[in-house]
Amino acid sequence: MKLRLAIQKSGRLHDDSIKLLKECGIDVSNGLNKLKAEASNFPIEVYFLRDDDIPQYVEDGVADIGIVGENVVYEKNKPLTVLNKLGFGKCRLSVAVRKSENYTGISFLEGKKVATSYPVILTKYLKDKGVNAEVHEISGSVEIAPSIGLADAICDLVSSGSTLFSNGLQEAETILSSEAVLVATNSLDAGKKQIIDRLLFRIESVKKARNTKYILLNAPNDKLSEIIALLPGMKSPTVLPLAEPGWSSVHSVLNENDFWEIIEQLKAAGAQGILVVPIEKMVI
Ligand code: PRT
Ligand code: ZN
Repeated sequence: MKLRLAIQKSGRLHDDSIKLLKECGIDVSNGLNKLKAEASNFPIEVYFLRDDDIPQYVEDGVADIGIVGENVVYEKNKPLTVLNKLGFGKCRLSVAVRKSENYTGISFLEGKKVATSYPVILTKYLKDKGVNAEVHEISGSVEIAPSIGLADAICDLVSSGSTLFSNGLQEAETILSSEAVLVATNSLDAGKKQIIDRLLFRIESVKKARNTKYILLNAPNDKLSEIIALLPGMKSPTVLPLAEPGWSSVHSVLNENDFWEIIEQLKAAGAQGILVVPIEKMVI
């Protein structure tokens, strides 16, 4: 039995999807000119599709699972289960208005026309906020709608903000924060669930490793307890004697987010020769 996974054929999520599979030890060649590919070393078959079609294919059971942006999942609004957030393809769905506009709040949109490729999410948002605005669906180049007089505002994906900026727009409200997720159909048999569990276990290990660094440092023995107290570690740090008497080598793992702060504290506490090494996988 093989699990069927749908990923984007080409576009912003394609490379990171392939990379994630590779980091999970699953080798599939990329999808250029292909509809599907089989992994040689894991019971999985990968389908290369347009991202917008992935929720439907997964709902219909043509694929069992898929990798797609949360923005597409919520817009398509199919009965799917989100199994895991994957940490790439990050962006936000935002309302933007002309830079010249004095935007004071969502009531600005009352009676106005908003152009978007996300009518489902936007309509729900406006309803929740009690705002009556006209949602005008367009499929591409949403950002030019205000300048050609098609709409008073837009609702579109933003990452760096440079598209809004170069079209004379300002971000006014964030409706949704999005990243790529793994979705599954709600009707999976036990065999497929088992393969998904194996895949999820690998994904978790890869994600944990991404946010974590391995750290090695030298410390004078009389400072050891102070230094160890700064290091969280998986269980507790490893301490090994150095050839030079009175010194030890301390090994531990650090979370990316606290990284610089802890390094500063370690130096202040007397740590020397601090080495920081990436971790490839982390199995807990
Ligand atoms: O061909 P297919 O239908 O599969 O691809 P697509 O063209 O519909 O999608 P694609 O490849 O552009 O995006 C796939 C997914 O990537 C989206 O559904 C999001 O989940 C995610 N993603 C992350 C983004 C962005 N960042 C992003 N910046 N999708 C689109 N954009 C666009 C945005 O629409 C706007 O035009 O980039 C522009 C804004 O970027 P900044 O950096 O200028 O703010
Ligand atoms: Zn698309």
